[in-house]
Amino acid sequence: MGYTIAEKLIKSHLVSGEMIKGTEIGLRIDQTLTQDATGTMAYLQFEAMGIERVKTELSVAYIDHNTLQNGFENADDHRFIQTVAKKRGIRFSRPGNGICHQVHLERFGKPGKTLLGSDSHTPTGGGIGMLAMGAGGLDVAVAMGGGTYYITMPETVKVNLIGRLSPWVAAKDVILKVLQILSVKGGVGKIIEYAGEGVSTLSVPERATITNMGAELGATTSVFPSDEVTREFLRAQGREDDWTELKADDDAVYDRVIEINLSELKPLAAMPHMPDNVKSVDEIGSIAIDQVCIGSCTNSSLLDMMKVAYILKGKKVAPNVSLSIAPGSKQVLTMLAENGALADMIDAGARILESACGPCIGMGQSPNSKGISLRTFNRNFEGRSGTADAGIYLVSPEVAAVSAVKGVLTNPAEALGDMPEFKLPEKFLINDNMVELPASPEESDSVKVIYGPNIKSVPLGKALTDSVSAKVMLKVGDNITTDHIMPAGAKILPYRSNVPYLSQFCFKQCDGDFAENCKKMGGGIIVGGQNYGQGSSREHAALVPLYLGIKAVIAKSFARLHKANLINSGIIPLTFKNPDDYDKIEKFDDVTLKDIKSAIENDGEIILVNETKGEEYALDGGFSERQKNMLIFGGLLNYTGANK
Ligand code: MIC
Ligand code: SF4
Repeated sequence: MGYTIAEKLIKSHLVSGEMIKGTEIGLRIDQTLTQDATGTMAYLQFEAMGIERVKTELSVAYIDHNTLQNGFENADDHRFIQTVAKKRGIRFSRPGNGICHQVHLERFGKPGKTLLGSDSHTPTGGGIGMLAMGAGGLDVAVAMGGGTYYITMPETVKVNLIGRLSPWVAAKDVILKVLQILSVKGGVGKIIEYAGEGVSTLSVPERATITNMGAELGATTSVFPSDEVTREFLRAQGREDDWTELKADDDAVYDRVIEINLSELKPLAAMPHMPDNVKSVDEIGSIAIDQVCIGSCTNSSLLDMMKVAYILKGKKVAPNVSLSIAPGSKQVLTMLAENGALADMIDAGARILESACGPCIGMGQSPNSKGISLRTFNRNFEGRSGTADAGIYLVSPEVAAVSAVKGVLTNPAEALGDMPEFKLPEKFLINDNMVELPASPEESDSVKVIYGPNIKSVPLGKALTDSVSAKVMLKVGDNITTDHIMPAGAKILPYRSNVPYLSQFCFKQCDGDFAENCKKMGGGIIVGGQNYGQGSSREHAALVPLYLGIKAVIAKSFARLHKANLINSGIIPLTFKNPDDYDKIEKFDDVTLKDIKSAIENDGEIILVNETKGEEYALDGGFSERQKNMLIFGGLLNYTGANK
């Protein structure tokens, strides 16, 4: 039996376990990346491990999220990351150099390699044939130290692409279509692999848009073959030597096959407030809009920007619209400046932002009250834009640009007529002067790591007690995102290295009193619905509840990344055996996880006793030996400390 691409990548990096679906496997990690919003934690944890120098082939620390410096905090964090990077053998991508995933694709990604990033959109690297996965900062710190990364051996879904995209229909529409078919939880436990004759019609940046937003499916990752198109892209980046071919065997077996005819796709949009709430632009109709934001790690490549500039050239942004554009990297921005496209954007009235995440993570450009904003981003969760009652639509750059000019949601295929051929350059402009190299091992002793006053210590879990008695502090519904658990945005992100301060914002949108109640009552447990913890990799969504005394989360199901972060922190993630029991529990019920320690240790029955209602519910754990140890010792740091 032949192998899928995903299986080949796993096989060549397997260090523990067997490739049996649903069981835990350990992978060797070749490259890591961090960004600044999760990076401070990752490096604090790396420092706590006492490892002199990273052991990966390549590790890069990017600064792209917290670039608004309206106080000392972000600048201090950047300095901290810069000094750790210099000392520990990590390249440092300075603020201004661009969004981690865009820059990594351009300058560092290599087909056939594994990449672990402390950001959920790390699968962008799948566009160039990497096994690229998002993880919590602690897992990335372990991988930087040469440690194994563990996942559940995934199933593989093949997305067979046939035909070719029609003019003004984009890669974004492909992934929106996949989201419409599979939903935000359809990818959990799966790798999405793209195949078929349509693959060769898509450039690497287009493929990367698709794998990037595979994160919204909850997938472990997504991957494209590495073919002649990949080779051409690497050649244009002056890195042809990094190319290797990667394709599935003819007799590879997939768990599910989906077919998408690219020729039949129409411009689509994800409507508020979920990335899988997808309809065609025509179905939604020409609704009035207030804002358009173009950029983010999903859609900020040179190709995207050239299309936007073409649409804007000689036009004016409609008076009712504010248009912002953030090119994804210094390479993209410089090339736009040199070829005149930037002038076309500025002339049309676009507000040019620095090459960073910006509005995607709520760092500025929050829409007006009840504002309708079209964004080329990947997430439209309620409140993420910084305006609680805004409605965010996720669209392609083509839809975004033409709508900005028209002032209403517009189908570019109808409004624009013929499309010229947009081609990637034969040679990108290469200048890595904003990537600082680390000190040599001999020099690194003299590099001092600078900690600012905003950096507080990482909360640690406690060893598990025989039974856990607690109150239900919160009950939430399905698809709770990590943005609900630990919101981001310009006002909160500067405190990512200050968990005590952050804690006041935990679950703010779901229950304004949650943090206060936890502080008064000493914490407790959380009850959740399906797909609890979807979205980002931020381990703060586990560390902050840990700080507030949360001991377990009982849900109908969990998102992969968040579940791993909970276990790393020593918070027990459990699922209902009978999902109807979810309805029987209420906020502030007194509950006990009876003999939980021995149940976890011995794979025994896990029972939740609801003392208030006089009922018992059966729960599932399903932990690997490694996970059991982490839960018993109170988290990964305690466990590795105990085993030193
Ligand atoms: C996001 O898009 O939500 C982020 C900000 O990039 C996160 C990381 C974070 O929370 O810092 C992600 O996707 O992992
Ligand atoms: Fe940055 Fe947005 Fe991409 Fe997250 S999704 S890495 S915030 S651009």
